[in-house]
Amino acid sequence: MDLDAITEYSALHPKPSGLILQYGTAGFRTKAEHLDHVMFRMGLLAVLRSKQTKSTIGVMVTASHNPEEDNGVKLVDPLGEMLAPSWEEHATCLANAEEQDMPRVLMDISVKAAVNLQQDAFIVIGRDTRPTSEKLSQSVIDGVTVLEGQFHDYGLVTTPQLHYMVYCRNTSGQYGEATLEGYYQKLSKAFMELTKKTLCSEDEYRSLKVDCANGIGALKLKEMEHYVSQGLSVQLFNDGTKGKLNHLCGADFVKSHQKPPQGMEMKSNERCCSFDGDADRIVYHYLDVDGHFHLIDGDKIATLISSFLKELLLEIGESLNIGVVQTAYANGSSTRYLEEVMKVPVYCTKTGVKHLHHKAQEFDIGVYFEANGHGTVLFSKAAETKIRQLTKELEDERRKAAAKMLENVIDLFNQAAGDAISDMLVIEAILMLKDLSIQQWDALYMDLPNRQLKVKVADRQVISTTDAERQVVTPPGLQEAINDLVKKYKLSRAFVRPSGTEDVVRVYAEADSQENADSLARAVSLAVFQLAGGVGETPPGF
Ligand code: 16G
Ligand code: MG
Repeated sequence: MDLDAITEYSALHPKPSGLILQYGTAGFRTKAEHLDHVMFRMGLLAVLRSKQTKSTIGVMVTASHNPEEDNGVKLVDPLGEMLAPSWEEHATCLANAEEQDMPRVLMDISVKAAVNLQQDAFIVIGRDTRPTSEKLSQSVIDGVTVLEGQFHDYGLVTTPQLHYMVYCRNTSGQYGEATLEGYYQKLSKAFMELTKKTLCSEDEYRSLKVDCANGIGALKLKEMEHYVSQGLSVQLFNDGTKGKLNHLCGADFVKSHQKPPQGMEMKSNERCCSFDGDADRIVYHYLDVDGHFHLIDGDKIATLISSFLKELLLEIGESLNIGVVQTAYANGSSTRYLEEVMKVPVYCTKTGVKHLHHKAQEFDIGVYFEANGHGTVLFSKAAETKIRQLTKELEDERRKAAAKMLENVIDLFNQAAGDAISDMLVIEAILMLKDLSIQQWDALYMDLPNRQLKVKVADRQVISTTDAERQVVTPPGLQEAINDLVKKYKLSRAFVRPSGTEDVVRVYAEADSQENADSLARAVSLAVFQLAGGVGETPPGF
């Protein structure tokens, strides 16, 4: 390591002194103007990680659904997964080292992680459409270059596309070709094969309106459009030509406000969906004939997909196990429906894709979705091999066709990460194959009314939780207070947890009516405020 060169280049990306940031569930995320040094240093860190794993590592510059002024960065590990936890700690140390200490901290990491500095390094870089992303990704490249890493800059790509590139490169092309063309071809081929039998039927289901959050999803869907146009026509809204990124639109807005996005014409009963700013989240929605808005969130997406997969498995008669992974935010009705009607086992993990992903790997087929629309389906290597073998060997036509469909589903899901484009194509294929309208899908079960609130406290870390964030451990007395409040309502449930991305405590409540869910959420917020050191005004509504 040329420490003099590192010191010299680092001075061009100086750290504002005293600034402390944490590598959280979604990497580093804050105002873009505070991130230049972090980008440079993540370029350095990516090189060390690449040398240590002897693999290609990804660096994605994005702040997903955050406002346009923010930005962020996350590293992608060799098989397209999130960065390993011990390296999240290294990332935090490196980002927070004061200027003069930085080279030493970098050396310490390479010693601690037993990095062979002689090893070659290869980094792939991607960025979203934020005005600050191009310059920040250049700072990543500066970091990579000063440590003599090789790199390929993919420029504007969705977060899942960058995960895909990393996965392809580390599996010597077996998973697919590491180009955008390769990505579009792989997905569209699987989609067209899966839906080919339905192509001559009604075309009522073939057009879909997509709210692209004024983000990268719009550019990439435009590129992909003609690959799938025979099976699906997408009409893009909030494509970034006018509006601001994530402003009053996109999956996060639609889910948290339970309202249609602005900038999208919605006629009654038309199928619509919303991506988030980096296209790794998707939710569906529609207006009914009375003009009421209906949200179809990650829970209902998981239900649709897992019921489809379960039917295919029954058809081929193989005992591959299937499990659904959710978080505490999953609507109680969805969990009940999955367990009691569909009879699939359901598991709950902490919030954050990496936790769900990890749990889903325990099954032959692991379906995971957060209610907010992050999710995918993972097939174990053994399940994949078995299914591919069955498509070749089965003689019975029906069984063979079912196996073939499962094979298409494997190819359609981006196994490296939840991907709004993949998810959209799978959902569209299932709706076509099962001849389901969006209303019929929505009617699988009725969501319990729910409410989310935020409470500001002096130090949100005073709240610790257990049981996948469903129970509070500290501060003492808070869980008992929540239990007492929950008892006052029917079909009720509530939990609180410190946010991993904002300086607030999040409160979730559900109950038999919207009024009751609101009132429970407010009462729980007040308990948090009183027992966990609330600051500022008492939560509203009292
Ligand atoms: C991040 C997570 C998301 C989670 C959210 C929770 C990833 C890629 N993203 O955006 O899965 O739902 O954080 O935010 O893991 P919160 O901790 O502020 O509630
Ligand atoms: Mg996102």
